[in-house]
Amino acid sequence: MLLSAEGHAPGLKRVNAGDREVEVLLSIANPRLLLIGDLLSEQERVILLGLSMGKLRPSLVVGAEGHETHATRTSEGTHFDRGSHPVVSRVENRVATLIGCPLTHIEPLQVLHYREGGEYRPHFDWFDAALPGAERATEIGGQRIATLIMYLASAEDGGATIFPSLGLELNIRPGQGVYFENKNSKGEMDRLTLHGGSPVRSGEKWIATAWVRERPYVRPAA
Ligand SMILES: O=C(O)CCC(=O)C(=O)O
Repeated sequence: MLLSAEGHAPGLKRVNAGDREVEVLLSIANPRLLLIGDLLSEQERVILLGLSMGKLRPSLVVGAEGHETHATRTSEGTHFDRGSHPVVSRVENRVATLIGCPLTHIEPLQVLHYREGGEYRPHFDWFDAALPGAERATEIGGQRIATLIMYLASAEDGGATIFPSLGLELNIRPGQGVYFENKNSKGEMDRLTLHGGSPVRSGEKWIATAWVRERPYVRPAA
């Protein structure tokens, strides 16, 4: 994965992401976490926003009976099927190159839209085997091992991406993103990756999230 990849010297500020170089603005070793700049161009952001309009639905969380709405996640969202638009393809390939994983291990990009008051309370992206729904959620692709949250638009006030166990609050600008790995150096799912989106106080926030699986996330043909 990105931070552990050979050839990325400590302190390296610019990293090859295939069709463009991105900038490492901040890096933390434990958990592996990077704040990344120059990830998306303005034109790409506008196109991804345009593709999302009219497709948004209330966001869901994994529960005992499958996916359900919940007060802990008051956003709306949609996803893009892999390769469904040239810009979606371009961004997917960039993300795979940057992270150093096969394209098939990345779940379809998820777009989230938060209005005023919208938030996503702290949670883990990985599935806790002790909780209901985990077995079903990992049936295809296995565990979620990394996350890349890309900002399409930032709130005017509020809406930071927060990591409460790290005391970290990131006010991320459009086109930037935060990447983190969900397993610690012992290969265990890392509770330090607890994170969320703090309430938007004014304006709107849009993000596109790429979750990386251990294995290909591909549904078998029916
Ligand atoms: O809205 C945010 O900043 C966090 C989003 C998030 O936690 C996620 O997509 O898993």
